[in-house]
Amino acid sequence: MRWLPHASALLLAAAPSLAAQGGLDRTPNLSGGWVVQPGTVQFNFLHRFVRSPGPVRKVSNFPTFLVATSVLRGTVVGFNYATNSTLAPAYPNEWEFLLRARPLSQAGGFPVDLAGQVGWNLAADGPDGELTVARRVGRLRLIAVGRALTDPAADDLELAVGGGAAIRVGRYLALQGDLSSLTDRPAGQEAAWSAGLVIAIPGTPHTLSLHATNTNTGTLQGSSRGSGRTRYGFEFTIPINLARYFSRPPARGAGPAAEAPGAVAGDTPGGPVVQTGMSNLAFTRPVLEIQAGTTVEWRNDDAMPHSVTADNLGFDSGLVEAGATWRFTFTRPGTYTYHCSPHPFMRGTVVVK
Ligand code: CU1
Repeated sequence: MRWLPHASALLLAAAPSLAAQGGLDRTPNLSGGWVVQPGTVQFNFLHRFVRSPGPVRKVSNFPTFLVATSVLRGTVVGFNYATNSTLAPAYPNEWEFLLRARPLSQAGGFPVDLAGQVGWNLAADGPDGELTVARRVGRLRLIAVGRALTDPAADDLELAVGGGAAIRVGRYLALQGDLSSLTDRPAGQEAAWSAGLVIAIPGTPHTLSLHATNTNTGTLQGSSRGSGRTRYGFEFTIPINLARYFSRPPARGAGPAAEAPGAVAGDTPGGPVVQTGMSNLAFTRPVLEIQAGTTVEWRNDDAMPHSVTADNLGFDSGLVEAGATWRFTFTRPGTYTYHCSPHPFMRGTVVVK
């Protein structure tokens, strides 16, 4: 029962917890191939509203809840649940179970992000899938998708294509839009579109999307089909970082790092510089191999402060604010393990040859 205090701490602290701000890099109807950090449970809360014509003017709302996690880095497993779905007649509670993997990423040195998703939609009573290709060019991220969907009204597959763009306007704001459509739309169905803005809430791992769209649910099926009505909605993303509560604190003064505490801070003029950083509550290059005399520069790409703190306290950046950088020159060979002091589950290693 040793986990009990952790579990209760988790319940108390769940809402303001941590992780990905990937909401800035996708659009309301395209996932952009986002993935969850291992040890994180992602809870996204999407609500869309539509008002009936006068004189009644009843406001109906169309929520979709997403719960997802990952076992392997670069993947997502989870489900969407929408309570007011119009996908299939007399089937308002739409469930979608999904598995997504992003085997190739620009951060990993490939020219594009490539992600694939497979799923099963209970309202359509069949499988669906999506291939996403995305590329960041400066402030712009362009996303293209191809989808295969079970026809909810028949026993065959429909195809859909779509594209979108997200433009970062500063660290905390992005403008987004997309357009997608079945290749062979049934009568009465429009191409799906959306337009909106996303705010990364400073100092937190949350994003808030405010958007207009003609789609209903946030499933692959729902986000491929446009209705004749404009819906206004928001999406709030809540990453709950389990690793924060279950990972062991870094050992201080133990292990190989203790053998090499004497690294000297400061720039070595003319020495090589290796750039890395923090984003989505992780060090982007968790293991770094460098030659002695190399300066490592960490840039904080998150909206919250992080630190680069040696486990044996041989170096410590202090808090590195959002957008700021910190450098350290490693002069002695050895293995240096480090973590982030506000988020001890963020771990990294520098191996100096
Ligand atoms: Cu951190």
